Amino acid sequence: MSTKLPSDFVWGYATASYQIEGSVDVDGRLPSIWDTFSHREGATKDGGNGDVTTDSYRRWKEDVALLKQYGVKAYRFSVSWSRVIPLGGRDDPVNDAGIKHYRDLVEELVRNDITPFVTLYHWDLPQGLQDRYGGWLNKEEIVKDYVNYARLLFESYGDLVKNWITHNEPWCVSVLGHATGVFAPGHTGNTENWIVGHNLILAHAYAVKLYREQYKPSQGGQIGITLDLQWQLPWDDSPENIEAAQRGIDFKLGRFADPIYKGFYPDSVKELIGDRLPEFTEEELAVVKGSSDFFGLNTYTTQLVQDGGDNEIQGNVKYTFTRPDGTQLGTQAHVPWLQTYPEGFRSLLNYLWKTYQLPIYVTENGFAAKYENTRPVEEVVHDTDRIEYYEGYANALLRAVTEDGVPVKSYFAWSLLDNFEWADGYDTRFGVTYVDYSSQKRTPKDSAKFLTKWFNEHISS
Ligand code: PNW
Repeated sequence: MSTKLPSDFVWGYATASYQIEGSVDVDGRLPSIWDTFSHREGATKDGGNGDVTTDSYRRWKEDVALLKQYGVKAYRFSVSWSRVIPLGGRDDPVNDAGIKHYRDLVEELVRNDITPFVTLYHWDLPQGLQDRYGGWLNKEEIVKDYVNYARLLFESYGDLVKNWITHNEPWCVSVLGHATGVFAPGHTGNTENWIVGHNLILAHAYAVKLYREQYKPSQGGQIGITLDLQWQLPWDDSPENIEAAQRGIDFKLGRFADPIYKGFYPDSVKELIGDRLPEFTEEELAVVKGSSDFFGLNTYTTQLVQDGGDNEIQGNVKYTFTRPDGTQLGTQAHVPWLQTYPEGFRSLLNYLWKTYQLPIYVTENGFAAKYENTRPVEEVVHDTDRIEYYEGYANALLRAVTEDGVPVKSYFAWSLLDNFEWADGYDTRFGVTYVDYSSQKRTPKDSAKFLTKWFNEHISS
């Protein structure tokens, strides 16, 4: 067996519109829920918002040049719904300037032999839809408006874009947006989350149905969803903790993956959530089941799982990075939720292949090294902790493919640039490229060079 990744393996970087674009009131764009939310007092750690961020709405050519310099095969970005249909709805006007922007970007990528992977929804819902009918809470309206938005993108870019991702991490939209309230629109409680998750699945599924029926036959691309999961490792080998780890998977991933790939919600979720969990009609289920051409995965770390606690939203499990012997799982990142643990990545890839039997596209994976926000750029560019992370994760992926036979098709590192890290604002930097936010100067970190070299050496020619 080969010790390299196959020649058609795709690697590159991922970004998201609200995190990099800035120019929020330019060329007809109207606010998204993230504009509103990030401007709210106390919503982000440092008071930051996406008004300017890395200025990529204007500097996109420079960004493509950087991708070219790094030698990537693909680039994953998301479209800002508020640029192309500023008010968001199916009867609202389309904004030609917004359409042109992404058309220019896609053409520039293709000219440079960089394959575009386009995410339709990376969390920046038009504020107009939130105001008009409650956004993701309103099934009848949001599914139609999302499908209309999807149609516009397939029409506008489908001749050149062959890889579509409907949603990025619906768990974050549901739980962080509508239960813990740390993400836009900032709602709290334990009811909305289940409705929103359900409606996200339906919007995804009806957009996929549209693509398969009306665009795929002539355009020939593929479409799927990206879910997020940190590998769930039982804290010890007690039966309760082994069971808790599976419940952790069900509540984070299975609640989306099982309906989409198998046609039903996990039993553990149904049992605990009861009638707060909406049901699909027969007709809906026929559309939902099988509605993803591949398994899109974002993953960053591994969590040690213990049974217990009363956090229903995560299935009554508890999380820690401290092993029974008191040691830490891995190298601590700048953010508390992330430690380096490559073995977990390999386990996760094997689990997904065994469970869902579809090719896996890793659409995000990355690391935020400590204190990059305050240390001088000359130091930050030598990002040894990030290199250790990428080396471990890339090799874990390589082993999953070459030794375990898991069909992993892509690897997108998060992220091309330091950028607006949601509720963390600019306190956390995930980029392989340092961004000086006053001059907008981009400086490659050592990790960028590392990844270029690693993939050049490990993809068959
Ligand atoms: C992903 N967690 O979000 C997103 O897709 C990116 O937009 C984001 O910048 C990146 O990861 C880094 O955070 C996550 O709490 C949000 O475990 C939350 C978590 C993980 C990833």
